[in-house]
Amino acid sequence: MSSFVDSPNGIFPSVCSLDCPDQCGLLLHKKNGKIIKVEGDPNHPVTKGFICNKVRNMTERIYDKKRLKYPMKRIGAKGEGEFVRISWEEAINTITTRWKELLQSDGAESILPYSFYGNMGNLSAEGMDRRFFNRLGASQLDRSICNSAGAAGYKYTMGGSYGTDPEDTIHTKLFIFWGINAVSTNMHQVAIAQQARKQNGAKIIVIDVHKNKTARIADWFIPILPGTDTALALGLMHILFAENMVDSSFLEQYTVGYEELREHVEQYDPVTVSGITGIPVEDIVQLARMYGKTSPAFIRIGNGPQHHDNGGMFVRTISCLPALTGQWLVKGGGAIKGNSGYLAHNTANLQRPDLLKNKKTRVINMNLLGEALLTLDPPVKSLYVYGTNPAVVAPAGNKVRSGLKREDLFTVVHDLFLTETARYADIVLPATSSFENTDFYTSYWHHYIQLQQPVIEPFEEAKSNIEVFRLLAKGMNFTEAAFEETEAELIDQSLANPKNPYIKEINFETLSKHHYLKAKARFPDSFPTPSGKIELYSEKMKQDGYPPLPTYVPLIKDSDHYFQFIAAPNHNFLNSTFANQTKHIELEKEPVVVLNCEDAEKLDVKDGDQVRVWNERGECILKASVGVNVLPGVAVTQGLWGAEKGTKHLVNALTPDRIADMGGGATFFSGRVTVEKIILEC
Ligand SMILES: Nc1nc2c(c(=O)[nH]1)N[C@H]1C(S)=C(S)[C@@H](COP(=O)(O)OP(=O)(O)OC[C@H]3O[C@@H](n4cnc5c(=O)[nH]c(N)nc54)[C@H](O)[C@@H]3O)O[C@H]1N2
Ligand SMILES: Nc1nc2c(c(=O)[nH]1)N[C@H]1C(S)=C(S)[C@@H](COP(=O)(O)OP(=O)(O)OC[C@H]3O[C@@H](n4cnc5c(=O)[nH]c(N)nc54)[C@H](O)[C@@H]3O)O[C@H]1N2
Ligand code: SF4
Ligand SMILES: [Mo]
Repeated sequence: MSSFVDSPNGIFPSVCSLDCPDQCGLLLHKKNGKIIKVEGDPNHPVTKGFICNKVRNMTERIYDKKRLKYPMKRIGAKGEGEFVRISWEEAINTITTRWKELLQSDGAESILPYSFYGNMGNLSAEGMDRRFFNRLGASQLDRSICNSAGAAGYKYTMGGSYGTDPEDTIHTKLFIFWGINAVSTNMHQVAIAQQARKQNGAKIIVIDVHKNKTARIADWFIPILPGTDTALALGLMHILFAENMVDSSFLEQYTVGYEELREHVEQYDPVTVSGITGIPVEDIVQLARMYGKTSPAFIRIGNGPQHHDNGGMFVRTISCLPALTGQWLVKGGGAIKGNSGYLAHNTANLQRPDLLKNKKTRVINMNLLGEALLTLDPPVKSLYVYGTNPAVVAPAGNKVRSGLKREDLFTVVHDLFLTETARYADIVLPATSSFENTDFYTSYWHHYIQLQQPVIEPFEEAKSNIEVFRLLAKGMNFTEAAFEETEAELIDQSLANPKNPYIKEINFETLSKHHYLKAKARFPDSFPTPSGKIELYSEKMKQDGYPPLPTYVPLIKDSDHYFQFIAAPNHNFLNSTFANQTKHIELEKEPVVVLNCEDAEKLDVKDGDQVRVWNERGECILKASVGVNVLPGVAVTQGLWGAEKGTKHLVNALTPDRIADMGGGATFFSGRVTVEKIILEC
């Protein structure tokens, strides 16, 4: 069979590899061996041919002149970005020689892999790399920067990552987008909601600290003070019980602890909750009645509110709501936090933890990268970064960059671009784009597994993560067959998962034929919690040192700075990806900080003024956007801008590296800052 790569012209199936729940089906148009257009696959049952502007402009990125073409070694100071070309042979040899020395002098745990989901392909993001670092016995990375607090909280209530099938939400009559800027971050859920609004008069509610793009299309936007959502959810429960809007037979059959919960939420009366959340009493009551009386009612639980000190408890609490009303059994009712449980593949086959031979290697939380590089004893002596850009995306960014500057740290970065992180590397390796690789993709929102087969030749000398780890394994003289296996073999091993009957018929062959296949998933009758039921009361939480019932815990007030600072993603970048593409930068214009007019007036700041935003961790210079899009005391910025427009836009210079209440999660949004007008001297 000839491959897609061999045909210089045509239209080929593909899938979006970015860290986005929608995981769109794509069609790549090729002419003379080059991709000239990226469009949505109209036959994809969920994404239906619509894709975001970011990826419609993807050719800008994959053929960008700035793309890394060959391996390089550093000749300037760390961070300056001066490199010279070397061969792959020299690169692999330099890395493996240094690592062999470190194995002798400091042991394997002095080496730390640092990666995330810049490419969501399972083989690229957590395949051959895991095999390699297990075999090496390197320090392990706790990959907790994104959704881990929320995932842990959801698990306490529901047992695993199972929610509503988004395709069913076409029947939904009430959509609550809770702490999710879905117009930018889950556009097809919005498309379904808008269709449902047209078809059956569905209502869309947005609960957020910012009147973002999603709030602007809502029927009702409810502004809330940061980190107080748990109190709101408890207030809703109070009213649902008090006004008898709960589904007793569901509670009886499928949950544990509803009697305890009923008593417990008596304290969260609307007046108390209003005082905590900043939401008027009558709005809380109206919201509870709408939620209690509309069916199907669906909550899309966002990632935003779980990036707080109390983020795990937030998700644990919200995910109890559909159980109170019995909405889990209604087609189109329920909630989605994440749906990855339905598509769970065989991670042991893919990642081969057996290669670690039961060694108890230390685990380092990725949110503490700066701390780890600066203070850990025994120290990290080598860092291997791939699929992530920690100099921009990790919290407490100034600490991260100081750590990366350490002269005795041997850093390797594998990426498509000379990212801010790569500028600190000793060796830089060029990565292929996902369109150049074979991989399989499992959405964490819809129920489809998709295959990517290479559509174009590797760019210049770029190599995939899988190939680089094969080369590193050879360089380290690892002889296990695990490092020889082909992508097709890895995919078949991964999809052979007796624990997940939903994906039984999906394998490399069936995927090659159909490109995407839906798991035969359905909402579980029994839940993988200790009791087998939805746990409104959780004994496990008690054992783990948490309140067993959903409980509001205020944010940690880490300083007296006036503003609560929310540095969220933006529309045209994906984390820091695209923050170096001219087209995407032009669309975003420049980084702003959104302030309430009352606050701005007190600070004598006018719309459009440059302001200094600072705290003990660092400072940024941003443009003030003044209005009523945030409550007083809240400052919101959007986008993980790179250093293209100067380092004063690296917003993570300001974010805390405290760890959230659960799952080792990040607390990006729980920091405080002062905002000051910049007085220009003539
Ligand atoms: N365009 C675009 N799409 C993306 C990304 C991107 O950078 N750009 N990133 C991708 C990734 S990795 C992820 S994890 C997802 C994240 O996407 P989302 O799930 O949308 O999460 P965030 O964008 O982090 O935050 C969502 C909202 O939470 C709000 N928020 C912050 N604190 C609170 C709070 O205390 N209460 C409430 N109610 N709201 C709060 C913010 O104002 C923001 O509007 O998006 C993915 N998709
Ligand atoms: N202030 C603030 N900070 C945040 C967040 C926030 O909301 N606010 N969100 C956080 C969240 S939720 C997340 S998920 C993280 C995400 O942060 P990151 O995981 O760092 O995501 P990106 O910035 O998109 O960087 C991904 C990198 O992977 C590279 N890449 C893509 N494909 C491949 C490949 O196949 N191989 C290799 N080797 N490299 C590849 C890309 O070129 C890019 O440089 O950021 C976190 N940081
Ligand atoms: S980033 Fe999200 S919306 Fe855009 S093409 Fe990729 S999966 Fe679709
Ligand atoms: Mo994320």
